[in-house]
Amino acid sequence: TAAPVKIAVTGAAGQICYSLLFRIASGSLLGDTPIELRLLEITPALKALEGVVMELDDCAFGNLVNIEIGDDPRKVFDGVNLAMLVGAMPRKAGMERSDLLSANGAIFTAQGKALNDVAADDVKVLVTGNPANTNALIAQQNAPDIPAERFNALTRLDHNRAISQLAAKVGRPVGEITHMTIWGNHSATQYPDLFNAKVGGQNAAELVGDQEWLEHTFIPTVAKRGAAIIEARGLSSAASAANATVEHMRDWVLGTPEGDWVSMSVPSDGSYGVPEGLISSFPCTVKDGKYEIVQGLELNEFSRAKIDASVAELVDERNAVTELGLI
Ligand code: NAX
Repeated sequence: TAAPVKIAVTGAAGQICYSLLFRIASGSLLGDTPIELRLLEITPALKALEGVVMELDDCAFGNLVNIEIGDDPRKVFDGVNLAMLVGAMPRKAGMERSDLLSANGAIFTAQGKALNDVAADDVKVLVTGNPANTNALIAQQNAPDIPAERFNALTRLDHNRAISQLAAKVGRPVGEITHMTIWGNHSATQYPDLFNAKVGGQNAAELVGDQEWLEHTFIPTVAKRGAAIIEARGLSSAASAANATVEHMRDWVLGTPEGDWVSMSVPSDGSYGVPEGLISSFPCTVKDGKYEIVQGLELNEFSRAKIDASVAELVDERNAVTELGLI
């Protein structure tokens, strides 16, 4: 039998992972392929993580061959083929943006270096922990031996939220919505694009025919969905974030459906005027484990301005972490 695929997950005792680990282990990510989970936490959370491991054991998942846990990324990341970086420092009351960036900078410089030194040659790294795009950039810049394109950030949750909101608006099943795109940063400036999206093959913006709704209801609802969930649940989105993390990584490994694309935050090659190297969300297709940014989409003036604003925020974040010496 083949060696199991080694999957690293960080923040493993946290909320998202309480859903994510069970989805991975039950086969939502790689189907019947044997896997080994390698779970990273900070020292004070290791006891809670032991409890999560007990529950994983108690599921008796047939394809879960082994579980390793620890607080040292150089040990936990040893030989990993896939890395899902979920753990991050949450923003606390009174924290400035630069404090948040430095706190996360410390985490993602260390994890980038460890991946660089000990991960498998084929490692793919997906960052969910916020600020996801810039954390991915920090990890990437600290891992010079790993090809730059192997660092992605998660905008699939925003993508799925946009599909769901559009489906509800037009009264059609989510399965009829295709060609959705989130452009830019995973933040309030993100731009969910209905001008290139389709409903049953028909242009979504034309079908909706309501620029007022698109601008003042759809975009803010998608962009502020995280806050609405905190307001309702008292906790941030976890199961849906886990689902999106699985879907992004699954599509990256196994490919996107023929005739459609998904939103992935990937290092820009300069496409659509996004400065090269910024990790920004684009429409992507994947084949044989390699993604490509979909080329040649038309962007109207409205879309152009929205994308430029979100990309400007990513440039600011990159400048801030450069000044902090993190990249
Ligand atoms: P939790 O606070 O429940 O869990 C985070 C876990 O990470 C904690 O157990 C903590 O001990 C651990 N951790 C902290 N530093 C670590 C380190 N250096 N190494 C390993 N583990 C470490 O947060 P949760 O709700 O699970 O969210 C995790 C992250 O996802 C947050 O940054 C959150 O903002 C982000 N999100 C990103 C989303 C996206 O679409 N990109 C959506 C959901 C979520 O808000």
